[in-house]
Amino acid sequence: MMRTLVVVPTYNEAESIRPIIARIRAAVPDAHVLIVDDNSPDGTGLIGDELAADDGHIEVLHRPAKAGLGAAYLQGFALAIEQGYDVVVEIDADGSHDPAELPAMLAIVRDEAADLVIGSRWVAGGSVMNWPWARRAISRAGNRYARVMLRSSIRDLTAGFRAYRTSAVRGLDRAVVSSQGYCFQVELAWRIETAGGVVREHPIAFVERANGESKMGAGIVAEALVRVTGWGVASWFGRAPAPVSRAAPEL
Ligand SMILES: Nc1nc2c(ncn2[C@@H]2O[C@H](COP(=O)(O)OP(=O)(O)OP(=O)(O)O)[C@@H](O)[C@H]2O)c(=O)[nH]1
Ligand SMILES: [Mg+2]
Repeated sequence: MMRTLVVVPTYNEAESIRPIIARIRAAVPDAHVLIVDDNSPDGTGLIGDELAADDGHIEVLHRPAKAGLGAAYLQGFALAIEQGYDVVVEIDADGSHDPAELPAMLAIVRDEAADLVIGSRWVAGGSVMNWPWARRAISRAGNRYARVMLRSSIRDLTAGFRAYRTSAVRGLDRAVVSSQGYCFQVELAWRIETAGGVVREHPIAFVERANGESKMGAGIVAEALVRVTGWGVASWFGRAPAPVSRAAPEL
């Protein structure tokens, strides 16, 4: 059996936290869940503490202030490595990602020796619900741009629903990973792909959040565009940032 830690980053998700945690626990009862809360003003962290008090499979990591999705995940990954988990999962708290897909995604990690399985909107069988035409077009165009610039074969580089073999994120920390927002997802997938890791995409139906507010704004989109362009151009001149070595020391 693969020991699995599901990391759920939260910032002001008071309405969503209980249902998503219940769905994760039901879908993968053997997995442990780590809520990484950045001191949400709406009390999400306290709700997390209540859930943790009633369930030995749930833990909460309280961070002092909002410091971005990437930083929250990196701290979750570090804990997963420290505690000897084999697999670490990324999932949004807002209900956009269906935990019922997790058994299938974990089976791909195990059976196909995948280092990264992406819950993908943009492969055959994948879809997006409740997105206007324009938002759909922007996501598709952004992914196509990143794929071409980075010469990647991944269709949904920005997806935030993923299962990683813990060994693939070893050595990835703030000293290595430079992106904050969305682009964090692009950077991780691309680093694993260029390091020769096995990346698979599993089709999912993405559902737009029903409650709470988005934390993704124009600044985060701009960060992704600028960075992807920079990495792409650098790699064309043979100056890609060094891919993560499997032997990288654990920091
Ligand atoms: N701990 C922590 N979690 C965050 C931070 N920013 C976003 N999140 C969480 O990361 C997940 C994804 O953020 P969302 O705001 O849903 O971003 P998105 O899915 O790209 O955009 P929408 O679904 O349109 O809102 C959610 O679970 C958020 O609560 C942060 O700074 N710290
Ligand atoms: Mg969301």
